[in-house]
Amino acid sequence: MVTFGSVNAGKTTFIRSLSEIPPITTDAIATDHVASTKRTTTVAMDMGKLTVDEDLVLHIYGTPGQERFDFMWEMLAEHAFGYVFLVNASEPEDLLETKKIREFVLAQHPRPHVIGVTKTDLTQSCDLGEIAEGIGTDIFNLIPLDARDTGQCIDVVLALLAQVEAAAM
Ligand SMILES: Nc1nc2c(ncn2[C@@H]2O[C@H](COP(=O)(O)OP(=O)(O)O)[C@@H](O)[C@H]2O)c(=O)[nH]1
Ligand SMILES: [Mg+2]
Repeated sequence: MVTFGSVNAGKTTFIRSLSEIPPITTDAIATDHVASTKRTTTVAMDMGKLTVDEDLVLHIYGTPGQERFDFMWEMLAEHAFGYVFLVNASEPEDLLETKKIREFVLAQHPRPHVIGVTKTDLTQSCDLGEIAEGIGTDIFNLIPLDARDTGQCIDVVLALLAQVEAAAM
């Protein structure tokens, strides 16, 4: 399972919340325009592990948000059974970027996926209608979550597993 989305959408946090082993992260001090939003950013990938049941152990990967790392998106997408796209509700400027990331990944390796919406708790956040329109999907495809909350992250994984099951039928 691979998590995609723009910088600061909550991808690394999502994996940290889900993983039962200390996640392996590749955050480095941000040196480009990202430095104005956060101190460190993912440069290669995040890795975690989640045991759903005795027959299903998920390896969860997070990608860097910047487009110049799109070769990592491609590599991780290729072997994934499904994707979680995360979109930051508090950054309207990120909607177009999220739309492009999703289109890029699905064009290369179409897979079952879900779209999680983070940061809806922040006062300046867009509503779900604006987000659906901005990234070019239907509102019922969006799952609001706080990436810091393990229970809410698990609900997103379960929604993805339901999509995977539906696609297999
Ligand atoms: N308020 C709020 N903060 C969040 C939420 N999800 C993630 N964050 C915070 O957003 C920041 C950036 O998250 P990070 O996982 O580094 O984003 P990434 O660039 O996508 O890997 C962290 O400080 C998280 O704690 C949320 O739903 N609400
Ligand atoms: Mg990250």
